[in-house]
Amino acid sequence: MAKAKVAVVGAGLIGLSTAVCISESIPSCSVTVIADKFTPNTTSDVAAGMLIPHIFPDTPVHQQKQWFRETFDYLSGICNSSQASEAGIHLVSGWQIFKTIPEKKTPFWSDVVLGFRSMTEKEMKKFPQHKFGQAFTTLKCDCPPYLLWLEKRLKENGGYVHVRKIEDLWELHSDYDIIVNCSGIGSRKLMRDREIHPIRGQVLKVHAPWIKHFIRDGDGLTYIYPGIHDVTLGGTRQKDNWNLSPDPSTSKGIFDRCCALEPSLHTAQDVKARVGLRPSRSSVRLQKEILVRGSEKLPVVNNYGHGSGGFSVHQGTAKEATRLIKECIAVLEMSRCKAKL
Ligand SMILES: Cc1cc2nc3c(=O)[nH]c(=O)nc-3n(C[C@H](O)[C@H](O)[C@H](O)COP(=O)(O)OP(=O)(O)OC[C@H]3O[C@@H](n4cnc5c(N)ncnc54)[C@H](O)[C@@H]3O)c2cc1C
Ligand SMILES: *[C@@H]1O[C@H](CO)[C@@H](O)[C@H](O)[C@H]1NC(C)=O
Ligand SMILES: *[C@@H]1O[C@H](CO)[C@@H](O)[C@H](O)[C@H]1NC(C)=O
Ligand SMILES: CC(=O)N[C@H]1CO[C@H](CO)[C@@H](O)[C@@H]1O
Repeated sequence: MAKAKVAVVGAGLIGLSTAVCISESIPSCSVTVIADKFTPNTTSDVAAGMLIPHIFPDTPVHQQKQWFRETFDYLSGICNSSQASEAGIHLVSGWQIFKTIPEKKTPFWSDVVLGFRSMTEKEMKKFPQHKFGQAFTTLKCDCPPYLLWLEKRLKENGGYVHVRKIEDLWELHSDYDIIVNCSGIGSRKLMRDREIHPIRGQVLKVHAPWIKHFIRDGDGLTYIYPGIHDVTLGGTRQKDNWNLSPDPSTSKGIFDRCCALEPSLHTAQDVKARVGLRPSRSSVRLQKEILVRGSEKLPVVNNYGHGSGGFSVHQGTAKEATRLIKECIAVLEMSRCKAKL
């Protein structure tokens, strides 16, 4: 039987991780990633890539926890291998601090990360404005390296990549059997999905190699995330703002807030501002749908809307999307068999 041809639209974190997962678990199909932007020009390249879950209000917590655990375990395996530095995966320890004591002192993900505990009084002395803190060790994925590594894995498994802008998914109908929508904020136009909206994030990437610990204010607005080559300072959360140009006064605000938590950043060098649009929805859209046009059908698996937390759950959602593709392939093979009879 002819190989099923799968097109994945999107070459950010979600598209590439889904394509790699398909190419590894369904060797009987061919996978092509199609996108107008590749690394280093995607939203995923702007992100810090920290594994600290964001909450999707309309996705059950046990589901979010399972996705997070699968992602954490998968990346732990890479981190514990000779691939770690090329893939840009590393462990990082640090503190999440709160000005007011949170309702739940122990988040749902506390037993997935390593060594989760409340901060000691002595540790809190560094942050006189804050009343409570959590210390833990988690993982960080540095982009572009992680995206480049995924792209390389995909090609090693026989997958393809194409640069192309898609106006309508039916454009792909004559060349592919199944489409996977991983177009991030592009889904607003492509999928005419009005529920997805941008939450603009501006960050600074700075050279400050002495910073080894992460610091995150529990309000999510101020954070210092050390990576392999630079430190990401954040941030902003601006709903429905599509402006991709960095704003200088916002950059100054971010720098001042981060220096207030970590005064040594005053001497950071090579400060670059970057902006990304988080593809936000109340839940990740992860489901099958069959598009119909006259007598033609086009099976689509949607995997988009990861908002502020794509890195934390990407492997879990890639596995789920792959399971849905397997179901589509089974239906396809059945109808091909029938056609032969
Ligand atoms: C400042 C900032 C910091 C962040 N920090 C973190 C963090 O620390 N931890 C975390 O978990 N998450 C973080 N995030 C969130 C994370 O970046 C996103 O959840 C994730 O990158 C979403 O990935 P994606 O692949 O869906 O989208 P994208 O990376 O935007 O990729 C979308 C892809 O689809 C393609 N595309 C779209 N429309 C079309 C079209 N019509 N035709 C062809 N191709 C198309 C694009 O070209 C691109 O290749 C952060 C985000 C921002 C902005
Ligand atoms: C990224 O964008 C820049 C500027 O638009 C462009 O020159 C470069 O070719 C792009 N890179 C990729 C890999 O698409
Ligand atoms: C880390 O790698 C070692 C050596 O390959 C292996 O024995 C161990 O089980 C791994 N641990 C984890 C948590 O992956
Ligand atoms: C939005 C979604 O779930 N999937 C979309 C993928 O693209 C098609 C065609 O634009 C939309 O109709 C789907 O809704």
